[in-house]
Amino acid sequence: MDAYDLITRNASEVVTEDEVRALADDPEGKRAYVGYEPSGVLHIGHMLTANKLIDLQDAGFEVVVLLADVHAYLNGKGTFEEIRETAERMKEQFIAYGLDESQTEFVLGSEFQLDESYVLDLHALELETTLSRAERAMAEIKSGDSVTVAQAVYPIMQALDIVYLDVDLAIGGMEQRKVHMLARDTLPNIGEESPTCMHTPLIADLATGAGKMSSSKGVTISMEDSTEDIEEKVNSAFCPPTANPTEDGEERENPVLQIFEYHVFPRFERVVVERPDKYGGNLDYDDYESLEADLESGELHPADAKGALAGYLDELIAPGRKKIDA
Ligand code: IYR
Repeated sequence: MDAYDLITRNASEVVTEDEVRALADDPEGKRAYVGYEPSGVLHIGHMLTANKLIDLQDAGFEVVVLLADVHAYLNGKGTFEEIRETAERMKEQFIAYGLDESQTEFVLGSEFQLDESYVLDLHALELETTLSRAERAMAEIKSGDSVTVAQAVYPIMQALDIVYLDVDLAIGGMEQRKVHMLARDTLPNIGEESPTCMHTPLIADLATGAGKMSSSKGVTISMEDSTEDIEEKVNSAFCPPTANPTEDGEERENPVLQIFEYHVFPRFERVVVERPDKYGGNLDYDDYESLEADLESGELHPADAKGALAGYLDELIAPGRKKIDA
């Protein structure tokens, strides 16, 4: 796979393709980052952007993980003490998950976001941003029902992080796209470059395939799940024999296939679905598309696909789970 294909595989949106191509042509010394609010335990959403960071490391990028403690505080996720404790645990879980410690720079937001120059640039960017734009950028990120002043400052700081961390590429799930668009539009007004961004897909709710999987409601998979928890959640997941089912006129996704596509195939060279000989014996896949085609044709039964998925997810989560136990 060439560098551009590796960098952009499984991305939902690349802004812009030309800009990412230029980075892929000369990845030496290029920096990419994802920021995470330290709250709760590492879950499958964090793991999806982490997979992209691993792709970027493999393509030769330097990778920065921002543990956004100030952002978590502004979004009402707890006291600084609680948030920093969570940040420390998250860092260890990311490393257990597979982010090479020697190649990954972990930065706490408060290490630079309270500096005088940052705060003054923040105010300059506040002058360039309407309240309604900031509010719109937070639609899929804010916690709670109303938008606080703190949450309006949040996306402006996120834009400025791109400048202060000196990154060439900002990565986030699709829920971050409006913050990144705000950054692209407003940073040039304070004399900074418009950043290049890439967004990863959101996995649908495991139980229904509708909406997106979220740790605050519905069923998600986290590093705290036991092998049995994972089996139980995956076995009861929505998995019709098609990737884009429609039910009662409502668009749905097949979360079992999504997890194979975005979590399993990027991390395992081949995927074996074990079956007793009397049901046709094992199936062996080296790409996602052939597994999807077999599910669609009926060659692969959803129950067998789920059994294999639970096993691979357990393998991905096991090292981080050991960290939590320790
Ligand atoms: N908005 C992210 C957290 C975050 C991301 C970046 I990229 C930053 O520069 C700062 C914060 C979230 O929703 O978790």
